[in-house]
Amino acid sequence: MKKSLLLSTLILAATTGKAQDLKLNDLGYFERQGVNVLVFSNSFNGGFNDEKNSGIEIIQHGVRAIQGGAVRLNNTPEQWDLVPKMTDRKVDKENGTIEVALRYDDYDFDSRVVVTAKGKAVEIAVWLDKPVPEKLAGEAGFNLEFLPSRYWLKTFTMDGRLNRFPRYATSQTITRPNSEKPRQFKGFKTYDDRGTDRFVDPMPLETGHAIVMATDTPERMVRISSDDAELKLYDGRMLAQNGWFVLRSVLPKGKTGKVVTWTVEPHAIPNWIREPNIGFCQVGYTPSQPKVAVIELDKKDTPQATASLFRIKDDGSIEEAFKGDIQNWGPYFKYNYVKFDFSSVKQPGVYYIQYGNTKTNNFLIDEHVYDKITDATTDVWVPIHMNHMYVTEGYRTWHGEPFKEGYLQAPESDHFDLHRQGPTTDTKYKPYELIPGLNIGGFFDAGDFDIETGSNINVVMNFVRAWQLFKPLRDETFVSQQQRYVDLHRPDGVPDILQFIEHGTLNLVAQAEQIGHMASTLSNSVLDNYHHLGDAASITDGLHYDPSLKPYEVSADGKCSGTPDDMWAFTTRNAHLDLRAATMFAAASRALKGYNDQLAERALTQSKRLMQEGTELLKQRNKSGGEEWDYSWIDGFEGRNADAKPDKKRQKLQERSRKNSELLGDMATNLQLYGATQEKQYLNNFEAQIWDALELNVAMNMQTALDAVPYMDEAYKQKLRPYVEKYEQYIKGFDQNNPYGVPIGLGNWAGVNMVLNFGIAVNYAHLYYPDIVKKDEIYRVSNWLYGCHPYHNYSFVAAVGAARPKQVFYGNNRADFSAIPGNVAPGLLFRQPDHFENFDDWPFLWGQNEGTIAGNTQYIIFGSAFKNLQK
Ligand SMILES: [Ca+2]
Ligand SMILES: [Ca+2]
Ligand SMILES: [Ca+2]
Repeated sequence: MKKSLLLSTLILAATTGKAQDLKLNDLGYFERQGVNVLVFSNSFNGGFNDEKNSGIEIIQHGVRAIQGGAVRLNNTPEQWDLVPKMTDRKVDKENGTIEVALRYDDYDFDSRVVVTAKGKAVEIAVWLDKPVPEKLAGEAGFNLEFLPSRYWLKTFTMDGRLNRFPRYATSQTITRPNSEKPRQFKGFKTYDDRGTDRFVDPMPLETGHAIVMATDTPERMVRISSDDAELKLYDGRMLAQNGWFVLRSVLPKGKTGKVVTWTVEPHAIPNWIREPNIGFCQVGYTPSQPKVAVIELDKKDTPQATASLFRIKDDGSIEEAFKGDIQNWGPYFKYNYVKFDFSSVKQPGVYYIQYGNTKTNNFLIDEHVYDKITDATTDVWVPIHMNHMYVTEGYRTWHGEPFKEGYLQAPESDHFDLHRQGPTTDTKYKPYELIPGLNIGGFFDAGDFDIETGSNINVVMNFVRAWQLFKPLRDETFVSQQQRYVDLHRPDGVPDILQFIEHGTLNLVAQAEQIGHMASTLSNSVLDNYHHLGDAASITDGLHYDPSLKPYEVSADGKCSGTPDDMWAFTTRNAHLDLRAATMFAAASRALKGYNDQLAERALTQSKRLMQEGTELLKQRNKSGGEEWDYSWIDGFEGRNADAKPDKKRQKLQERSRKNSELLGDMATNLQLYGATQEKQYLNNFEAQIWDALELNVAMNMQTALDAVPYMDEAYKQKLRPYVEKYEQYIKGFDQNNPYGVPIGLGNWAGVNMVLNFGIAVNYAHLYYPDIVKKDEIYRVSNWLYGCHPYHNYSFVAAVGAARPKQVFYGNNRADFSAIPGNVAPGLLFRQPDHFENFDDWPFLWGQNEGTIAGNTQYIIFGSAFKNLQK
């Protein structure tokens, strides 16, 4: 298609008109070329409070390096410090203002923030109708936060005094009585004051009335001044490694009206146009596969007519291997997209893409480029996340053996990681009593060190599935349960995947045996060790907590301490979780047979018991209205038909599906149980439900339908055909939805799971129905994962992606600005109303950088299936 001419005309038309002053645009934010000022397009959600994603945000030259503008109660607010609730937001286009009303319920404290465009700057004003409450006087202030990795080592001036942002936090602090500290989230405390009853408060780096930041870096330069308030600059990293630089003005005591006024002028490079982001597969391409780069362009950029592929030859010389036309795709959120198809190049070699003046790093075209895509995950990431083990690699110890003192029965409590312990324990244990035998097996939950039971069930299921489908015999890990010792890259004669299944099962079986049912989580009891960054073995002191000792005191025999750091088991019974565990135990039992028969037997015993008890419990609770069935598979997201009106036929189908599900149990569970036990009744239960489910939602239920193919006859396969045809339409539909052709999540977690699920389903649809779903479709997800996506073109899989994988992740080594190889980032985080981002210089935003244990084991399935199809 020759679209480039038409496209250039369109783009040129858009560039006319003056772009000098900040204007409030149709999306409800202030804009000038190179600068966006967002005012509570994203509000604080109060969940984990550390997203650094909210309030007044400034996207300067494409990077959201300033955010958090709001009335806050601390010099450098930490995660779990209170955040304001936005109670109102008014966008006044005529007068060019956005006004938000903010409220702290805990202190009955209301304020308003009014942002007004004034030429190239915005005025930010804080208004009070009532004075700051006594308790918060001197504490409440207007704050704005600056991304350390974009400002450190840059120069700044305050009232003309020269300075430089520090690379590492080394400024001064004082301590103050705890009584002066504003309350933290739900009354938790982020810090261990070591019995001093005092908290740490950072001192400002600089104080004055006018600051110019990043005077040496036009992309980041910003000028802020205030006539009516003092500006204080702080380093939030003094309290927490995920803190940002904070500029703040304390609100005056006893005053109402306009109490603080700032003028904020983010510098814009004249006529700035964002450099094109050439999305391509960093791992490379096989000779025969389609090869299409997606190029993300500034909306003011004029697309090139052509792009070229260059080959780096064996002698180091370079030749143009291909030159082709650029094809228009069109706008998607804030940018414009074009594509460059170089599929015709099939000669193995080293290549790079040149588009205009932009060159990519090099990549390979070769038959073997995908051979190693899962190795880092299976050999490095997974074993490092084995809990209750000493894990070592070469000269390096990743962590010692954690939680030697075991787990206590949780008392009734709310929890900072979204768990609850109800008023009863649902066990034979009293609150704070040691539940024996739980400190064994299991996997860390991604960026923290707890055992999320639901995730661990997924992990075991994913490993069992990978084992059944691919029988990977890879042995790169030494695992000794007896020594509680793991050594990476030391084969021990046992396939690693069996050892991982065993390790996950050991913890989950212990839960079922010791507690009687599944714990919702085994997690930290105090917030001040939940955010631990370091060796997992040093989270707790390894000594049993004895409340009769004084805090920090150790008993004479050296076995107990008065430090309340022991982990808790949250044991409120959840029948759904028990049923999921029952399925997993059945599957694990089958996989472990012949390797660890004793554990296989224990798993099967628990499977049968929990299946029976869980079903019975659910029936009882359902009658009493206490516990709901999960119907998401019927009612959930259905791609582009989500808004379709429910018709009569559909309602009938939904009703029948619900009844069947209650009568026969979840269909996917039935299928898994058939796989595990080979008992025909489960297959019948599955078949009684799958067709209605596909009628209702083909996208969500296709994977389950495909999973059944190996167990079913030809008639089933034929009956499934028209649904696979419908699914093929669904796959193709993504080509119209966005330029990358995959489902792109818009939530506050970037949602790689959705992309991986899609990838696995497409793989299997192709495997069983190659005439309907073509092989070319399976590269959508690999392209996305390995670099063909918005914002930048780095591979989302740590250490995978030949030349440029992402470098920082929200792993448990995030304080070192590092990654654990094989981690898969959630990826592109969407910020309202039109911004995607993935920081690769700042690991601490979990929504974009935290790989999870369930997601990474799902990646092993995707990667294995994908590799298989290359053969
Ligand atoms: Ca967790
Ligand atoms: Ca092994
Ligand atoms: Ca302890």
